Amino acid sequence: MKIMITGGAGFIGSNLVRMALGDGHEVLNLDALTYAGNLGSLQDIADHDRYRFARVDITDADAVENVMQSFQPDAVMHLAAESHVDRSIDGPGQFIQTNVIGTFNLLQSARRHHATLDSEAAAKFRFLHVSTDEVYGSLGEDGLFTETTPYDPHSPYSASKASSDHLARAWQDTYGLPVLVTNCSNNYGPYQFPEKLIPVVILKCLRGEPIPVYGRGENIRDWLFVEDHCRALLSVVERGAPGQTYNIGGNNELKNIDLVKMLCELMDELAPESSGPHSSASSLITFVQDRPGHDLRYAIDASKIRRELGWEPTENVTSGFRKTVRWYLENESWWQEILNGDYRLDRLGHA
Ligand code: NAD
Ligand code: TDX
Repeated sequence: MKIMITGGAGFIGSNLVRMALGDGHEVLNLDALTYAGNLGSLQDIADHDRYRFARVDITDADAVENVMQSFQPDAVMHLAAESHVDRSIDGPGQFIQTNVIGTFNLLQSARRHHATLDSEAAAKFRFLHVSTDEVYGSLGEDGLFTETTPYDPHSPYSASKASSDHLARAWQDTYGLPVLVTNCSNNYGPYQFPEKLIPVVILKCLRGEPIPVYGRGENIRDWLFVEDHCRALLSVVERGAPGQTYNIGGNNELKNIDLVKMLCELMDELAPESSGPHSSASSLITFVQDRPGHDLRYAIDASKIRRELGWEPTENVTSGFRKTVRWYLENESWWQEILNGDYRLDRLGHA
């Protein structure tokens, strides 16, 4: 397949580009390279003969249209987004621009492109909109999010994602664009930008700095290894039924404070020199002011995608956290370039 992946220079996108190429697909990565985009995450495949990169901002409708027309994709996998909840609280405007207007531009371009295809190609075309479990709001102590859980977003980020999910479904219902929507739980793994909880903890440990835990660390998230998510996304684009939604989750619920302690133990084992011979990394844990509107608990019922597409996660947190910590230990230059800002220079040395 010829797949246009938006946001392919981000955390999930870069893992997805690599996996799609490995599966034999042709990939066009469309990405604006915001602070979260990093071509250094794709250095190993940059010269692959089935890979191309286009620096395009999805809020620019004409630029999106040009790439859509020149690439002529069989499928669009739309991941480009502003993705960090704390940033959405500090500055919601860009979240509306990228997540809502940008998704609208892509849907419009995909719709025009779809209309030019012959009937066989049009029937096979797919637009996969990648979204989050945060659109469902917060769970109490019991229950799981299913595909029919009503939307109840609380942060500017989740409200903007909810809005884009509704747009995507409306383009299926109104214009017959073959749209699929996935709602996934918290991802972790290689190439995650060090603003999200897991890389924050690992890098704070390595630098001997306080590990900020919001509130009392009682909030619960359901953690999924990023490559399991990418495998699910490729299954959905290849075999999912247009018009359907699939929830994707790791069945790995953890309280934040328990997660942080698990990571600290791993750091004590795998990088003991960072916290000194006699102290544990857990001594760095520092409770800080809570996030406003902080959702208590997310947990996914992923039985539909398991039943219909045969997808299941391969990693649990024990194996996945170990892989992730090892990756950050072995790829110091990747995160050092982010910490010192050099990752914003492109590979030709321009800012
Ligand atoms: P990320 O922040 O790491 O990457 C986002 C990418 O999108 C970056 O490469 C950035 O340059 C690009 N981008 C941002 N604005 C753009 C614009 N206007 N035009 C073009 N490109 C732009 O995000 P991520 O964690 O990889 O998440 C990818 C997608 O998956 C998002 O849609 C997010 O909502 C969704 N999601 C993420 C998680 C998670 O735990 N990370 C969970 C569920 C769903
Ligand atoms: O320093 C921190 N301390 C802390 O206690 C950070 C960065 C986070 N937290 C808490 C807040 C959350 O309860 O940890 C939990 C996870 O926080 P994030 O890593 O910011 O993720 P979250 O807000 O749950 O959202 C993530 O998962 C769903 C992604 O950022 C979203 O893009 C995705 O949709």
